[in-house]
Amino acid sequence: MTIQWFPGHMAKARNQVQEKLKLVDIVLEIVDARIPESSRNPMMDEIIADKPRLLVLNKADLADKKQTAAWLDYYQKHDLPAIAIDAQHKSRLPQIEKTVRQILATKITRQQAKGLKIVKLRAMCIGIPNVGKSTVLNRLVQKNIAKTGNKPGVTKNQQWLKVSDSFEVLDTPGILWPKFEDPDTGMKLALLGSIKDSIFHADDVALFGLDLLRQRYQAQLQQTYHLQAADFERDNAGLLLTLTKKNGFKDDYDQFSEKMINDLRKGRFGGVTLDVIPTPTSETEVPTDD
Ligand SMILES: Nc1nc2c(ncn2[C@@H]2O[C@H](COP(=O)(O)OP(=O)(O)OP(=O)(O)O)[C@@H](O)[C@H]2O)c(=O)[nH]1
Ligand SMILES: [Mg+2]
Repeated sequence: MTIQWFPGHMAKARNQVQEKLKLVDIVLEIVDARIPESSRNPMMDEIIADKPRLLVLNKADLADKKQTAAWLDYYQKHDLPAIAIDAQHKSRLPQIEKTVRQILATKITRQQAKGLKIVKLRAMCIGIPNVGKSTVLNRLVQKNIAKTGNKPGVTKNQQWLKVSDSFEVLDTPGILWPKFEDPDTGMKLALLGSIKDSIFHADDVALFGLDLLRQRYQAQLQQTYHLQAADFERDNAGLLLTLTKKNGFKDDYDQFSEKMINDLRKGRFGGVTLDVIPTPTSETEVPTDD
């Protein structure tokens, strides 16, 4: 693909993450609970390497609760500590520091044994754009210090925030990676607003979203847009046109597409999770004779 979504500033931000890594005890990897895997930057595994990590599934208020529970279970089975939170509506997020202290318990005990009264912990918040990193940090410090906004690329520079005398967290700009192995990943990131809207055509993104909603949340789609069962006999493009007309946009499906994308981002279809938990790999399957 020729689309450029890895501009120079993201390469710079990645290098800055690498530089600061040695200063922190733990990485808080913030992802979007609706796409817990698609919103993880695969480039980060190599950079973070063995540094302790806590995966934070943010925007859990917008995700399918059952699916979020299943994803947490999945990560637990893969030995990756993970929690789900809603940074938008919760005034405090005590489970973050609590879990950080659990993960770093051995280190804390070791330092206390050396006579340190206050063990200072430093964390770095990383993630792709618009997953809510700065919002999470503002909740931790109980003040709106970091700039937030409903579009990707709001945070431009790293910034330390002091939660307490013993806990400091670094906010970082969102970082994408240069090439999506699975094209669906790019479409999901566009759909939920982690890639600039101007890079894609709204109707392509809406069609992709419509297809996912039909597969996974048809009842919610039907209810939200007052559709008839017969409307679902049409293919995705046909259904998009039906919806455009029904919603009073005549034949301007671009404008309806933008509305549908916004409806999905705002949770108008109820809690939705668009990533599917991977099925166990063939290694764990019982071998057959043929
Ligand atoms: N519904 C909901 N919205 C959230 C939540 N957390 C953040 N948001 C919203 O998501 C948008 C992005 O939040 P930011 O904190 O700016 O995201 P960021 O990850 O710092 O983004 P960049 O700095 O661009 O990388 C804002 O409109 C927030 O209000 C959440 O848990 N639930
Ligand atoms: Mg930010």
